[in-house]
Amino acid sequence: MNLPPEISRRALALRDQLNEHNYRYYVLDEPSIPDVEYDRLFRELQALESEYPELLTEDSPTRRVGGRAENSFAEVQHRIPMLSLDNAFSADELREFDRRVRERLDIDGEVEYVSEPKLDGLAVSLHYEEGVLRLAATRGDGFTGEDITENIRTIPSVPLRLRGDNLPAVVEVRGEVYMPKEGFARLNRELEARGEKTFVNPRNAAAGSLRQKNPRVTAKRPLELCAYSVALEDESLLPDTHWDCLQLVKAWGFRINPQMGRGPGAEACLAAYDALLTQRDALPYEIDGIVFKVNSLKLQRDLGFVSRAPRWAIAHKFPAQEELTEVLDVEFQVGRTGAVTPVARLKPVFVGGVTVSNATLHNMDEIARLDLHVGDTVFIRRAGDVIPQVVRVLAERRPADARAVIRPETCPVCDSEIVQVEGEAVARCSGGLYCGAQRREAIRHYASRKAMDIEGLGEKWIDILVDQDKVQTVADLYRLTVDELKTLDRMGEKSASNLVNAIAASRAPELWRFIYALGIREVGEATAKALANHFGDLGPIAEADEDSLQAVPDVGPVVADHIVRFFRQAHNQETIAALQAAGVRWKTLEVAAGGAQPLAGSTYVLTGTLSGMNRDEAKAQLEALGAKVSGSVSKKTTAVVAGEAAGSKLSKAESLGVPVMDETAFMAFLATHQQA
Ligand code: 5U1
Repeated sequence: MNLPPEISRRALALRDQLNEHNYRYYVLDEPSIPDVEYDRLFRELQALESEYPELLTEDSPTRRVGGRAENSFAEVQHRIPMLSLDNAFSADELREFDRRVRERLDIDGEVEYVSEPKLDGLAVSLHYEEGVLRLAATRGDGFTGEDITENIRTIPSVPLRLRGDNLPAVVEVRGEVYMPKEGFARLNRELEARGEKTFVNPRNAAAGSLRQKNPRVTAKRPLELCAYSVALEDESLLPDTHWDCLQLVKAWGFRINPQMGRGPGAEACLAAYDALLTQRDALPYEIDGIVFKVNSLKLQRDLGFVSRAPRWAIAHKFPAQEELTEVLDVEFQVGRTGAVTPVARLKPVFVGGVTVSNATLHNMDEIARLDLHVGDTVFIRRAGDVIPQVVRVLAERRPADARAVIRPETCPVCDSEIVQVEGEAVARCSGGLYCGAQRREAIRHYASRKAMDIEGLGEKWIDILVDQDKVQTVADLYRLTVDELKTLDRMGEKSASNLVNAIAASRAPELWRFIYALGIREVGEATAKALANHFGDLGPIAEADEDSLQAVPDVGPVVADHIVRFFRQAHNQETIAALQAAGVRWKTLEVAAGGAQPLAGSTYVLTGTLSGMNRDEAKAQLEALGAKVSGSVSKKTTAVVAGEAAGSKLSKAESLGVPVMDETAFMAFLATHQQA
């Protein structure tokens, strides 16, 4: 067949690209494309070479098993080459594999397969002599690997000595070294906190950790090993099936995959694939597919190998969790709490089983860390239910017209100032109740049980009222009429009247509820109570400066700053005035100089778990009323508050005759004193 020049050029380009990617992946541990793209390029070259065999060259990446070995570790020659696996990307390709197996074996019936999750890690070979680990090697190029014995020895799930009697004189066990999801996330957090480079995925982290020159570093990395094959000099000493081989390996002290299964024919394999795919996100480690192996070792031997893979095994790949795409723009979204988050608008890409066109960039620090520009090509990762992440920018593909990302000074929704508190990564719109993006959340919070407690005004009705523009700020709630509400779909006369009554009933709240209902950042229920007890009215709080606010228990510099900023905003003042105009009158409290301190001079001890608030909140509320909270019970203790599972402090109180309040009594006690 005539070889068109563009085909030769394409094959050459593919070979160059694949060699470069192999080098980055295997030698540098810095992949610049996701596996799926590598697979696509690889398959394209394979297809060209099979259509035009004259294209095949000795150095074609399709002819090698893996990448090159890095030369900084001692070389190890694999006595039995460490092959890779062929891939199936669809049910049809899997059925085709099974058909080839049966045809080659000349079997009419079904072949039994073992299925094992394909862990996303690094293949390693472990040599034991007289039961003792003597050598561990990476796969390298499949023929020559690297001696990583010292690093492997640091992995707790690798037996340094095999268990049991009758151990073979020499045995080689192979498996995958991987990093569980949780350990990976923790490691990246630690690296980020130290300002070091993070890893793009758990497999990369495992590879980087195994390549450490200093085994002490490897020892700190959360690596695990899962064994998946065994080889003996004398194969006749092995059991007859792969399944039994793995049971033997397990008896020697290795971890094998608990999700293994076995069954007849392609359809059993496909059922195992479906079942594992549904479990994928819940597994504690990442998998990129499922491996099927002919169970009988005799049949495996009959089938043999092709150049780079056994004929008796295949990896049925899951949808890729990493892809490449372009950043079309970066926009800033205002969340329900006012957080201003940069979001990358992406060229749509299919990843992790869905089409992704947006990815959160979290904050400006993250953009700086990634060095992300509009126009960049980026590595997107979507593992499980997690929102898609941009994990790396391919700076080498940055176009000349790429532009830097600049955060706006004002809120894109309400034009209020965007504020970033020093030391915090998140920037926030300061519009509060006034900002359209925060309106729904502001109303939901205002109406919630712990705030104004407006019964019947749930999220569903809030959405409808906001969508139909009937309510813009919380003050508008008090203008709603039965006639107006009746016009809403599925709102009858009775519900409308109940809702109007519930709203009206909220016109005389306790002061702390009203403060809490305003939704000032970081002013929770306990702080609202402390503020109410200290100041007695809203006016003094609105006028207080940071210093006087910090005189309130539970209020530190950050909270004081939020309170001052809140009351400084003209639109927040307007909303409060509108609420007063609508008839809202909070109950003021008599306060002594320095705040109402009805519990001054008393000492309380908290023990056990309270269901309604945590220990810090309970402490803050007692302190706000002037009480001291102590960690130990003595005769001088005024009372002990005993939650669930209270232990020795409760017994001590009982033995000393100190009064004890359970949670119900404590809540009633607080309510009484806070109203006092
Ligand atoms: N679970 C599993 N992963 N894995 C990877 N089994 C398995 N077997 C492999 C590889 C490369 O290779 C043998 C089938 C040769």
